[in-house]
Amino acid sequence: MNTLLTNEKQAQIAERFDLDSPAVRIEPFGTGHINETLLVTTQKNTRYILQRISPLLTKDVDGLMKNIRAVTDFLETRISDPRGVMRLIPTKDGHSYAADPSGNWRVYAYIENSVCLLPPQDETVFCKSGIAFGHFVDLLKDFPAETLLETIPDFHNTPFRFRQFHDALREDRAGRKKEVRKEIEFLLAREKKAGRLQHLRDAGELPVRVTHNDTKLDNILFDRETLEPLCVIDLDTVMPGLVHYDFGDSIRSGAATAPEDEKDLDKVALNLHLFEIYREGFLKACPSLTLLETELLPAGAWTITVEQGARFLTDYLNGDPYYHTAYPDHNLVRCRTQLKLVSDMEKHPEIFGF
Ligand code: GN1
Ligand code: MG
Repeated sequence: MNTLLTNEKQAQIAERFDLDSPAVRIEPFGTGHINETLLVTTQKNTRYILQRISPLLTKDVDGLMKNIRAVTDFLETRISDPRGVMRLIPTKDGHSYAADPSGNWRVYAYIENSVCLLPPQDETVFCKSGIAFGHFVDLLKDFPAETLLETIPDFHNTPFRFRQFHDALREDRAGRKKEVRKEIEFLLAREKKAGRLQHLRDAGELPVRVTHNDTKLDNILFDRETLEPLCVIDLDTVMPGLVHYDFGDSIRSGAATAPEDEKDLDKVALNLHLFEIYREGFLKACPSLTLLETELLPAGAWTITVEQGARFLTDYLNGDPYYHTAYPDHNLVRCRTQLKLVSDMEKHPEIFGF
C-alpha cells in the first residue's frame, strides 16, 4: 500500500475536516495493518485520529461510513461517558469522509488516556473484554440491524464459507490438496453441524443483531490508569449478524494458549478457565440475550473456529491470495491451530456439544 504521503499533503487532508484549530503535528499511529492511521495534534492541543480507509475493506465507502455514523450516533444516545464511543468528526462541508486521489479519509476524536492491550493478558483483562463486547451488543439491541449495509457479505455465513472451501477443493489451484487430506477430512466431517447456527438464523430462531465481527482484545480501548474498558473500536466490520460469532471469535483468538500461527501444536490448547470467565463477563453485560442465544454461545465458539480453519485451508488451497503469509505453509499452520482448538472443545461435549 502506498503510505508515503508528504506531511504537507497530510496537512491538506486534515485541513478539510472540522477540527477545533489548524493541525500542527501529524504522525503515524498504532499498529493496524489494514487502514493507515495518523495522529493529528492541533494548535489548541486537541488530538484526532486521521485514517485512510483501506480499499481492501469495501468498494462501498459511503455504505461503510453510513454504518459507522448510524451506530456511533445511536451509541452516543445510550452512553454518558464521552470516552465510551468513537466520535466521527465531519468534513467542513458536512461529509463523514473526504475523498481524495490518495484515498478516502476520515477523522475520529482521539480518546485521551486510553490504552490498547494485547494478548496474552491476565484473566481480569480478558473477563473485562467480555464485558465490553457483551455491553456493545446489548447497547445496540434496539438498533434496526437490517438497516445496516453488509460491508463484507456473508462474512460469518459458515455454509457459504464451506461452499468456498468446496470450490477450492474442486479447483486445487495450487496443487496442494494431496498434502492436506487429514485436514480436509476433519473439516468435511464437521460441515453439517457447522451450518446449524446459520440455519437457525435463516429459520428466525436466532435473532439478527448488530454485531462487531472482529472481537479481538486489541479492538478495545482501556483506561490507562484504571484499566477498565472504555470503548470498542474498529467499527469497519459492524454488520447484521449472530451474537455467537462475536462471542466465539473472542474465545478463538483470546482463550487459546498460543498464537494463531503456533507451529508446535502441543502448545496450542483451549484455556477453559479463560473461556468461562469471558462467558461470565459477556453474559453479565448482555442480559438481552434470549435463552437459546445464551445456550448456544459455546456452539458459537466451536462454529467460528471450524469456520476459521476452513477459511485458512481454503486460502492455502487457493495459493494464499487472501491472508498475508510470511512463509509458504503459513495458512496451513494457522488452519492446524484452529483444528486443534476444535478438538479441544470437543473433549468437553457438556459445554460445547449442541
Ligand atoms: C482477519 O486482519 P485481521 O487480523 O483483523 C479476518 C478475520 C480473521 C483474522 C484471522 C476482514 O482479521 O475475520 O478472524 O484475519 N478479517 C477479515 O487472523 O477477513
Ligand atoms: Mg481488524
